[in-house]
Amino acid sequence: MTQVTRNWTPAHGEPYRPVPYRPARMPSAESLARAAALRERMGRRRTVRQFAADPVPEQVVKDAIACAATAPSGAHQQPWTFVLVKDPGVRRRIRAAAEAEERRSYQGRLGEEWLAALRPLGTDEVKPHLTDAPHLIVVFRQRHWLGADGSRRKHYYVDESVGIAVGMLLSALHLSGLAALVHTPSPMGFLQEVLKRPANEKAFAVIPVGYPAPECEVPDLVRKSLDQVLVER
Ligand code: IYR
Repeated sequence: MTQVTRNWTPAHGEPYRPVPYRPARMPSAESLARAAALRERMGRRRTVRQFAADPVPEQVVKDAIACAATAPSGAHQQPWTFVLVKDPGVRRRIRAAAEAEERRSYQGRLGEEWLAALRPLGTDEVKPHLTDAPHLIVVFRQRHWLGADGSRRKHYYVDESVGIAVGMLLSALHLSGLAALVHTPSPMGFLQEVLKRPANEKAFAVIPVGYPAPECEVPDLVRKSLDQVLVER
């Protein structure tokens, strides 16, 4: 199962050069068994806001990021950057800035309808996981490609592409035994500055990663059943 990795370079304007793709066909009995097992396992994923202090091997997180980076994207432009924040000082600054924004949000900026929607989740402006979870990933969306000489190329379907990649990241983390939280502090402009990202990048989500704390609690949520989300016609 060797995969050849080549370094990516922009392919804008290059001709179509197809190569054969002949993956081995999985027998349908195996597909059925795997799909059922995966459905059961994915159903156990929960968003976690209280993380254990126990360390998590960094390679697990890096492999999950590599999985996320296999996501399909508009024109295969892969418009994402994943920042694994390691510096505790930077994490403290992110937490302070995020909590300052969230305080304004929870103290009225969100409005009564939004606050009511959040009430069953039990969230508030205190975000200890930003400093205390063993890992912190900040995902950036690249609004356009930026060449070393400052030249630009438009990126297409950036939010859809990065959203798919984040979904794959969450799945990879969960299937590797880790818990995560998608946090979208708003506004997020400070992240570009604190993490020194170039002008073409905007923060998309902040994702603390680790094991649930021994005292971890989650809201008693009910997921829509398949027949509530699937329409067949
Ligand atoms: N960004 C805030 C508020 C928040 C918004 C939604 I929509 C959520 O699903 C959860 C929280 C926060 O992180 O607390």
